[in-house]
Amino acid sequence: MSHKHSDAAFSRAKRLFPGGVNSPARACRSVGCDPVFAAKGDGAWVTDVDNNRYLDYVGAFGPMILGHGRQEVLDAMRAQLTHGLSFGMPTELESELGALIVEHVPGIERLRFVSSGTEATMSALRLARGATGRSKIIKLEGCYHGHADHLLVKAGSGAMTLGQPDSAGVPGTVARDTLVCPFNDLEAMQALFDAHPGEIAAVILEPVAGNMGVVPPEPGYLQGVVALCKKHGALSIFDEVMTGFRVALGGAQARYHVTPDITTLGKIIGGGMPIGAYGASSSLMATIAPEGPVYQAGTNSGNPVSVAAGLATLKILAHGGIYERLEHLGKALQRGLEEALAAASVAGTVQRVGSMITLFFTEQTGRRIKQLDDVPASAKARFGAFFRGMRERGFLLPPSQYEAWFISAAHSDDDIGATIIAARQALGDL
Ligand code: KE4
Repeated sequence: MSHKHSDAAFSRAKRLFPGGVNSPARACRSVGCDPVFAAKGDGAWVTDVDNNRYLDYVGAFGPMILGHGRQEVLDAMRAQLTHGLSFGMPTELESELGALIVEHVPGIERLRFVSSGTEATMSALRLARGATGRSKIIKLEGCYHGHADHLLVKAGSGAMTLGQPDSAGVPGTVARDTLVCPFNDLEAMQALFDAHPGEIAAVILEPVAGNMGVVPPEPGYLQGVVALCKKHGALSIFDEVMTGFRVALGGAQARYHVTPDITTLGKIIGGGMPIGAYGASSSLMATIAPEGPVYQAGTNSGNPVSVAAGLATLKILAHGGIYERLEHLGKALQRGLEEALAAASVAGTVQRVGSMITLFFTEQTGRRIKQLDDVPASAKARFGAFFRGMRERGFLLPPSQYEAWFISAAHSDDDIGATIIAARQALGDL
């Protein structure tokens, strides 16, 4: 494959943007190559500026559950464009999308739209702190909730100690209020509550982790988190920016039948356009301005074009049949990748929830990944080689071992079959 135009585009972009990208997740540094530049998406396919076509498992990191260029979504956006892009005034369209979210997401009675997942989680934490009058929060190692200061925090030296910044520019005074413990470990979370009685406002987690690769909750884990929060007067926040309308119409909370106090959403609810949302019970949302004392605002919140795209997307998802199809495709891909690992005698494991899937390079065959530390350091280089082998064969994976691959409703059985053949070849070349 020629990447001549992408390479030229990347050289230019590096003169304009840090790392040549507008988000580090696209930089491909952890997979040892330069990014290709997108020119066009259609269905399950993306074409780059060198006219190379790829079967797309990035899906914009989640939003494109229907595939690229879904006609109903474009039609809805086109109709809205003729009425206006943005008003700084409420529109009925926002209420239509809000009502659909309330209808399907168990934990949301009222909500507020924002413009990104980061804004959603940042606002949700401010809501929790405002509602409880407490400052500390618990986040989990390997879960990512956007780039707000208090969420760019890693575990302190001792598990019970206060968080430390995980990025330059995050003051220690901010990081100190973020406690960190491993995913799928209720004892560690209990210990943090015991060490900080009456101080913890909330626990925020991805109910199905997607940002360390796909790591499902162990049986009873989500129920345990919600129960610990209730016991200690803290609020549970399910960050469903990725899992919302992805792993089920009602998100992970519907799939696992566990309802959090607060839910954050993004990605799919915008159908590929910028959006975020956070929601909770009516009474809890009454804490938010202008009804209550917790301030949050945004010029583009509920933007009519984003909302039109999201509404068209959710209407299709609610119509029925999509999640069964995604489960069918996901199961076939998982089985094929597991067989490909075995055929190539490569130690690895494949983890999946619905249409979110990750192939992990482990050091023992079939070892399950329950938390971040279970991913061996050697996985990064092996995944990088696999990523490059797949891309050269026309299959685009998210450029990191620590990401979820996304299957869309536009993927076909033949696409899955072709992916498995390519994976066998790429694994054989490792
Ligand atoms: P955004 O601010 O990127 O819209 O959302 C942040 C966010 C919040 N919560 C979860 C569970 C998320 O997965 C994300 C963003 N996901 C990453 C990819 N895993 C976005 C990719 C990027 O940053 O470019």
